[in-house]
This record gives sequence, C-alpha cells and structure tokens, in this order.
Amino acid sequence: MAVQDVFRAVVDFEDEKVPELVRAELDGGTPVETVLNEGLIAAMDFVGKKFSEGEMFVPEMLMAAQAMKAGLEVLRPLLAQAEAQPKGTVVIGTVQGDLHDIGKNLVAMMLEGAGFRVVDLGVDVAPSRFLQAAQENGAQIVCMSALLTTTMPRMGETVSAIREQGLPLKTMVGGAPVTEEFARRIGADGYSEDAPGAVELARRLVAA
Ligand code: B1M
Repeated sequence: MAVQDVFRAVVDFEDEKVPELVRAELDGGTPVETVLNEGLIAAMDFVGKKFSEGEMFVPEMLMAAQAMKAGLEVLRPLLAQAEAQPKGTVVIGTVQGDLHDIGKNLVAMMLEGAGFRVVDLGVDVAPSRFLQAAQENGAQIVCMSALLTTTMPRMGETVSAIREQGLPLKTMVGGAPVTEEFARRIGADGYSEDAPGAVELARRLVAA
C-alpha cells in the first residue's frame, strides 16, 4: 500500500476504489498533504499531460476528475476543520465559460479550513454574479479560478467591474494558466499558484 496506489486508481478512473485507498493511506499515517499532492494532484497532472500528447481524450479527463473528486471528499473534513469565528467572507467561483472546478473546490475547502466563510458560486460565473454575491454576502474578497487561456480575460472584466463601481473588495486569482504577471496586469490584488498559498494570501488581504 502506497500513495502511488491512489495515483494509479485516479489514472485508471477507479472512482469507487479511490476513497478506500485514500482512507487506507491516511490510516497508515501518510500525511494528508502527501495524499493530496503526490496522489490526487499528481494524477491529474499526469492525465493533463496525456491529453496534451493526444493519448487521452475529454471523456477520460472527466472520468479521472470524478475519481479525484471522490478522493477529495474523503480529505474534505481534514482540510476544512473550520474555526468558530469566521476570519472573513470570500466569494469564490470559476469564471464564465470555464467548467473546471477541482482546483477551485480545493481552494474553497482550504479557505474553509482556515476559518473563512466561503460562498461558492460554482462554475461558469459571470462578472455580474461575482459582484452581486459579494455585495449580498458582505464579502471582503472575490476569488476567481480559470483553467483555460480563453477564459482568463473574464477575470480582468470582473476586476474592472468591481473598480468601476468603487466597491471595497479585494480580488485574488489563480488556476494553471494564470501568472503573477497576469494578475498584476489586470489589477487583481493577489495571485497564488496553489491552494495553501491562496489561504496565506486571503489572510494577508483581509488584514491589509
Ligand atoms: Co480541461 N483542460 N478542458 N477538462 N483539463 C485543461 C485545463 C488543459 C490544460 C489540458 C491540456 O490541454 N493539457 C486544457 C487547457 C488549455 C489551455 O487553455 N491552456 C484543457 C482543455 C483544452 C479543455 C477543453 C477545452 C477540452 C475540450 O472540450 N476540447 C474543455 C473545456 C470545458 C470548459 O471548461 N468550458 C475541458 C474539459 C475538461 C473536463 C470537463 C473533462 C475536466 C474538468 C472536470 C472538472 O473540473 N470538474 C477537465 C480536466 C480534468 C482537465 C485537467 C486534466 C486537470 C485540471 C485539474 O483539475 N487539475 C487539465 C490539465 C491540467 O491542468 N493538468 C485540463 C487539478 C487541480 C487541483 O489543479 O485546477 O490547476 P488546478 O488548481 C490548482 C492551482 O491552479 C490553484 O490551486 C489548485 C491546487 O493547488 N488554483 C488556484 C486554482 N484555482 C485557484 C484560485 C486561486 C488560487 C489558486 O485564487 C482564487
């Protein structure tokens, strides 16, 4: 039994087997971060590479994503041991036109775990919906995720809409194609390349 088994089960689309393998790893004393990074996330990176190389196709990516999600559900309570007093409220979503939600869900879980109240808008979220939900929920931060180069511009549009309305909201962005430089260019308040970094950033933005 090794974290490699978790990796293999995701790559082989064994969504029924993944939760039990994840549980077995945790029971055996493997740290939750290792199961997450070396098992689940590494498997999705592998699948993405195979897709780029034309060796896997969309249905296979989807099956692997389902297997990864099944594993994430086991990790959820460990990642999200919320504290009593919310650190602040964040509104999070994957931007308009983009249906990738695994990374966004991970960021949401870790923010919850760090004690933030998280309003998750799901996927395909239009700029106006981010604004409306942030105002309705008294949020301090709007968190946007994008996995497609074609949907990244929606992040800039959301930031601009917030600035135009003069709303006192901080914005943070992330997702595989997003960079620090891109975040600066669109005027976002912050960028993080991974979920733990997103938690650190959210803490800094709320404190600022
Ligand atoms: Co898609 N897909 N996909 N896909 N998919 C990618 C993104 C791609 C890179 C694959 C490839 O070509 N190698 C490519 C994008 C190319 C590009 O634009 N540069 C691609 C493509 C092309 C497509 C379609 C267009 C394919 C098609 O139909 N021809 C299509 C688009 C659909 C749409 O969105 N409109 C599509 C569809 C799909 C599926 C539905 C099959 C499925 C998504 C299922 C789901 O999410 N529910 C899927 C998948 C699974 C992938 C890959 C394989 C894996 C993505 C993933 O979940 N990674 C992906 C290849 C890859 O990235 N390796 C690929 C694991 C996840 C934990 O990582 O989301 O990066 P990630 O999140 C990280 C960080 O980025 C960061 O934290 C997370 C963990 O630490 N982070 C943030 C994320 N959001 C953040 C926000 C923050 C801070 C940090 O602050 C707010």
